[in-house]
Amino acid sequence: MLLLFYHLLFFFTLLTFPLPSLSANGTLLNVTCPLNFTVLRDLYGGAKPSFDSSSGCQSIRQTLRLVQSDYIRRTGFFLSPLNSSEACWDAFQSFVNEFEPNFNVRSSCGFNTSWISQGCVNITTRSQFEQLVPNRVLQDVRTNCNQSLENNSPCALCLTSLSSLQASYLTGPSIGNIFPCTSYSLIYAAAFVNQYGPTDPGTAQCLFSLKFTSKDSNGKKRKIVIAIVVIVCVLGLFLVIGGFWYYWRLTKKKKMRKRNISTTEMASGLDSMKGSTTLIRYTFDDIKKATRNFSRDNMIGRGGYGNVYKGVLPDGSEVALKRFKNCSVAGDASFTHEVQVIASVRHVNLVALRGYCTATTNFEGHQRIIVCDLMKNGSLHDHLFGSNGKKLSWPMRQRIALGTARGLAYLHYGAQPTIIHRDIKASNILLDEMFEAKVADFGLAKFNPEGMTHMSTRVAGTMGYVAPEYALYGQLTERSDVFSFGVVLLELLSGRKALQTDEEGQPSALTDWAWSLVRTGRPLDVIEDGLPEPGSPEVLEKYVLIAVLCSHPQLYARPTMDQVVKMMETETSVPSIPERPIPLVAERTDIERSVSNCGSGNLSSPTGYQAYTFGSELQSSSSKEEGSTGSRIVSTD
Ligand SMILES: *[C@@H]1O[C@H](CO)[C@@H](O)[C@H](O)[C@H]1NC(C)=O
Ligand SMILES: *[C@@H]1O[C@H](CO)[C@@H](O)[C@H](O)[C@H]1NC(C)=O
Ligand SMILES: *[C@@H]1O[C@H](CO)[C@@H](O)[C@H](O)[C@H]1NC(C)=O
Ligand SMILES: *[C@@H]1O[C@H](CO)[C@@H](O)[C@H](O)[C@H]1NC(C)=O
Ligand SMILES: *[C@@H]1O[C@H](CO)[C@@H](O)[C@H](O)[C@H]1NC(C)=O
Ligand SMILES: *[C@@H]1O[C@H](CO)[C@@H](O)[C@H](O)[C@H]1NC(C)=O
Ligand SMILES: CC(=O)N[C@H]1CO[C@H](CO)[C@@H](O)[C@@H]1O
Repeated sequence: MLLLFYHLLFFFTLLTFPLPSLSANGTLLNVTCPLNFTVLRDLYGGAKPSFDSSSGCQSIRQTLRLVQSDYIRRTGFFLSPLNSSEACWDAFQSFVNEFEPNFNVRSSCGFNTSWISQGCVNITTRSQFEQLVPNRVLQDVRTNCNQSLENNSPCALCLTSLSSLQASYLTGPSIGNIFPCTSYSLIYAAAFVNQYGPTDPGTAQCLFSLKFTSKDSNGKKRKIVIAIVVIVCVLGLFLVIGGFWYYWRLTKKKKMRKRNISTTEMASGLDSMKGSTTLIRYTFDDIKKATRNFSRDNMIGRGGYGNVYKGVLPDGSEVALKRFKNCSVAGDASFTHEVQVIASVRHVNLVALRGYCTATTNFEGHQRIIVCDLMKNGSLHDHLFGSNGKKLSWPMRQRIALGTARGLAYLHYGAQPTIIHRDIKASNILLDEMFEAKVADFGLAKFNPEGMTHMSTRVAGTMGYVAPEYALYGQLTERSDVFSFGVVLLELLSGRKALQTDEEGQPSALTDWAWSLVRTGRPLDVIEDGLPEPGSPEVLEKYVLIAVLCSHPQLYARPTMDQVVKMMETETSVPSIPERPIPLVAERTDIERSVSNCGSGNLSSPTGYQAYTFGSELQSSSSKEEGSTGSRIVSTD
């Protein structure tokens, strides 16, 4: 009877009050969740947040950070007390279930119960955060983030100052992946710097990548009507302006032909965006001046898309200019849009875009050029495989690996919108004067004139870096970037190129070579001979295992980039590496081994989570050991 009463009470509280949690022995504890999920309800209004897909767990994390930001604003504490974590999950779960009835947050996303109350180990209060970060840096954040963050440009400025704060001061250890130290800058900025607070839709979109639609459901219909009227008016206006513009262009073209003027800037409707971002649109004359008319001496690189030049702007700053070849006027609108988006993505480990130029010239055809910061120390490729003598030391390589991983993790999980790089390779990892790694060329793969086809025609160029599922089926996910990152990491560790040809002229992939060494228990043999200042063997081995895991041919086996960053930054161990499928050109022993595995049902598992564990029992696997090899294949999950 009493039990029934408790059950009724349980359901009643679930509907009306924050949920108290039950202690292990069944007595009611008066612990309520101090987080206020009502702020979300207000933000989302009638709209349905998407918590379902694979990106759902990321938006769950972002949502919790927003709620946490509201919490610290009220209390001064970053995290709710540990004893309330069960109650907080329950409250959040019931919020989520209003939109996704069958979605269990903790089990679907692999969150530990305590993680909602745990995060950055060394920071718990607002004042601790403010003591850790120098006032000068906080002041910079206040200048950039205390404004409406609704538009790309102020948002990019704010994120830039926050990311430099993250990289320098929030590098401590953290528990769980919901509130890592790096997220504290965003939580803090939303709570105490931005005057509109975390519940402002613009702030939420910029700092937490959460999109909210209008919440006023009564006014919705009226808004739709107004929107339609506005659209019709604008369309009409555009038609009129477009007509005039077309006419003007025609007459101008005629005049141009008569006078034989060498260049004209193409006026485009997107010019109006020029004022709203920090991105500069250069004229073709500026560019010619900066590169001394594309002088050969200024050329610093060439690729499938075109050439790269070094240049000096009128203000004296040195820049790199990438000139795309075979462009047409037709793609300019999407190019300009894409460039605007890329320019808004800023991070210490990403090459910053300064500006661009589109123009039509009489002699050289249509031009598209982007202008980036010049990286003094060239590319990782130059340093690993170039002829300029000195080998990079291990501490430098470690820093480059971590910087690259951070840059990519930011593209995948921090940038808004998410960007898949598609073309990560050693020549796209640039190094600034401090040898800090900067990922270049993100967001631009789609403008390569040859698109995907260049991989089949010029296999040696980038084939060694491309994930198999992307090369074979065009299946593009963040994990294809992880694969390419794994290959770059292997190059960094071994000093060997992604693709090599053996004595018989057969191409062999670095990933296969590294895997065969790791499989036979010799991971340290991957490391380049004579590596200056090598670290401890444990750390070197860890990096080798991370690289082999990242470059695993099956995408489910690869970690995400933020897991990679975590493994590199902390003591987190590398998970065991799942066995590979039979390679296309299999050795006899591989086939025999897999046949013996099929007998025990291992290789036919749909998920293929058969792990090869690495340990002391792992010695050389000679071809006569099929029996024992089979027993070393261990299921992890
Ligand atoms: C139940 O647990 C609480 C603390 O969690 C304790 O104070 C109480 O005495 C326990 N009650 C019983 C009946 O064991
Ligand atoms: C729990 O809280 C309710 C009201 O919030 C209060 O009436 C009740 O006395 C509390 N119980 C205990 C054991 O503290
Ligand atoms: C939670 O937030 C809503 C809206 O911001 C506010 O009306 C309400 O009072 C808050 N509740 C608590 C317990 O702070
Ligand atoms: C929960 O923890 C907080 C702080 O750690 C403490 O103040 C509070 O008394 C605890 N509540 C219960 C019911 O144990
Ligand atoms: C929490 O996660 C760790 C691994 O990160 C795991 O070892 C531990 O068992 C988990 N704890 C709970 C209570 O689930
Ligand atoms: C942000 O700007 C508002 C209005 O200009 C001002 O009142 C507030 O003090 C500023 N906040 C910070 C943290 O500088
Ligand atoms: C910089 C700093 O304060 N680091 C500390 C973070 O917390 C761990 C464990 O709580 C300490 O060992 C570090 O010294």
